[in-house]
Amino acid sequence: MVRAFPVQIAPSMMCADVWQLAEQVRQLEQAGVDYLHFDVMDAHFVPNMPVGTVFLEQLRVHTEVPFDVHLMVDNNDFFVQLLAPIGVQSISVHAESAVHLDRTLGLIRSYGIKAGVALNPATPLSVLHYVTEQMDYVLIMTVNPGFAGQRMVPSAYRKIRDCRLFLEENGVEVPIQVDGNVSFDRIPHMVAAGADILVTGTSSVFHRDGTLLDNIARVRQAIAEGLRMRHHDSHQFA
Ligand code: S6P
Ligand code: MG
Repeated sequence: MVRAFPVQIAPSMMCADVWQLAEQVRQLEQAGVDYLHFDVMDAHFVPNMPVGTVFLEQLRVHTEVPFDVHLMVDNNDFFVQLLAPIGVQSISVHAESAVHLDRTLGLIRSYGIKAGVALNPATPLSVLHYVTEQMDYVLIMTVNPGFAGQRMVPSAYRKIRDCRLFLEENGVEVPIQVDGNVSFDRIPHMVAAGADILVTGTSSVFHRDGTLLDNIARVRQAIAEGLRMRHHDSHQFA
């Protein structure tokens, strides 16, 4: 089975400049990003709370860009029910906090929202085995969740590659999202390993050394490099 998703860009809005928010959203729209990624945390599953649901609700009326929500909370179903009326397009929940993961994925889908399974760096891919019919994407955390500006964990490329193989072997055609230190230098390796949706924060789209538009152009160049590497690998090992 050949997985062939376009590589998409999802800027992480907890890295945006609140003072410049409207202007930054306009620039992201102009640059044609695929999603706005929102990190909703409860200060319990992870020790942070950068963005609340009211923030999403207020922003929702000002842009048509799809909203991708990454829940890092203990009570997933509570937040899914808060988010559904806001009009978000995808929600990922952590397998580590979802006691009834299958039921929660079904709840997300019952609202017509895409359901993703997020995995902490130490969580094995095997937790996906019996929810493959219920998930629309996998989110591989390439840092420990909770904060922007961290360094990628050493196992990240290996895990992305293993996830791609797991999905191929099981005939599951869903994209792999990667989140955490998705930097200009790491993007080619992540894409070559199998990443399809890039959550981009302080190490690329919101990098302080460039403008948003320049940074997005650099991200696109890095994606193109990663696709060349992926193509080369697939021929070499065919
Ligand atoms: C972290 C969160 C992420 C970050 C993003 C920041 O828990 O899920 O979405 O906002 O990883 O990007 P960077 O480039 O600063 O690591
Ligand atoms: Mg995130």
